[in-house]
Amino acid sequence: TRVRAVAAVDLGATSGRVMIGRIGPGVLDLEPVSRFPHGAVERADGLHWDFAALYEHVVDGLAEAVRREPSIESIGIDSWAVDYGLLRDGELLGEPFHYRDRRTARGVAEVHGEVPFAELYERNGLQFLPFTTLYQFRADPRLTEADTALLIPDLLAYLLTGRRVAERTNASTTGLLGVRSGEWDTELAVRAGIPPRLLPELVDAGTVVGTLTPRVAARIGASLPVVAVASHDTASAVVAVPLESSSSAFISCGTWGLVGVELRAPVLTDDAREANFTHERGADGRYRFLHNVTGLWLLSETVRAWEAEDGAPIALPELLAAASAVTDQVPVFDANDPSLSAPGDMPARIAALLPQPAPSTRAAFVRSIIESIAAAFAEAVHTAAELSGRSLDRIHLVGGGALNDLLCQATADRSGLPVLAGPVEATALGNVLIQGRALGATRGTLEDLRALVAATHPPKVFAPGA
Ligand code: LRH
Repeated sequence: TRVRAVAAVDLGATSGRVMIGRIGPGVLDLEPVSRFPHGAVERADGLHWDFAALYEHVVDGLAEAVRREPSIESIGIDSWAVDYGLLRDGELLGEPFHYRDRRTARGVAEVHGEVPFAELYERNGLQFLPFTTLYQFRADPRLTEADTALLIPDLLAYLLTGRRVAERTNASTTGLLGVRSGEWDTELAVRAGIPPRLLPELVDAGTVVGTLTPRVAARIGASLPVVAVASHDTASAVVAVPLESSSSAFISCGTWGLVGVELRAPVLTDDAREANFTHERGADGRYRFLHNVTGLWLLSETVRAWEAEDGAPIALPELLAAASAVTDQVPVFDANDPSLSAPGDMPARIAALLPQPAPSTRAAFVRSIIESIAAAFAEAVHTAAELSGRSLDRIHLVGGGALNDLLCQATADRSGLPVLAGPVEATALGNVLIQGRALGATRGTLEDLRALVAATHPPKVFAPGA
């Protein structure tokens, strides 16, 4: 076996990237090709994604990847979960809504009026999040016009290949996938007022979706297959967490901090429901038993507000260094307070949760944010241990948050467990691993894939109390 090259498209809530991945025996690496900011845009009917711009960035990035590495053999796409585009006769019906759009509150009330939350949990295994796709569908004025709904990675794959499928890991975040069966729960969809015709054929991660259409192939410069990876970004990230045993927890930390453990069977108990622990599908039928903690969103939105105030960019490394140097005790707030979920005005909304006077310097304010995120992480790790009956001895922290030493150390201190930080690009690596496996570049089980990550991406260790 030799080293093979693939292209990974990885779209987070604040930025997207295209990378070249190389994979083979003892080899797993990434070459960044393009990185582009994106985010919410306010339109007359609510908060959306600028999807046309996103699509252009993806195609341009892929073209550049192929220019740099003509031996690329396939393309894989992952993104944040839950959001979708609606199609009618193959055409996109407007811009996809952003999951932070306010209309979802109405969807929640209406769906719970038909199906109580406890029953939803029994069927779909998901924690309550106001933006789970089924609530969004219910409050989408275009739903009745549509014939197909595609989640963001599936929508991009459709635009690239003309083939419509629903990749299973991301499909599990819609709330319409049976937690045990892994199949669409059409009876639930009907009761929730969602036409089952919208739901496309399910495929597992590793399936070839199709080949680029001639038009797209001409733009990209090669006729390549698109492979369905574990297309929910968190699912891809957890593929690349070098979990060595059942005593390891993970935190996939970007905009969100997804905190939990991997299971082979669901834990659908009253306690798990009350603690708001979810069962999202992983690659190879695993479950991510986790809780969503608001992550670096609090920091990125705060910095965005300060930059607007200053009319100048802020250097994050310096800000974090100043926050690390703060020696006074800072107050901790509830990172998951619902008042913090919409974009805009973050410093004021955080200050409203803090004892007055709020920290007077930006450094202390940032320290308060980081300590609050770490406190919520530590609590979620302990809850995951209790609910799953496991004794945990380490936390793997992957994603952009792994670059944040202050956050990693605070998480170790507050949890009392060592934090093994990295890989930073776990999501893109997970994307590459599933494509590599589909190409036959690497052997088999998730454990084999994770052993390759462990061998190529040693973590940085943060001991508690160090
Ligand atoms: C992280 C993530 C998370 C979802 C949220 C919508 O990017 O996919 O797993 O809960 O975005």
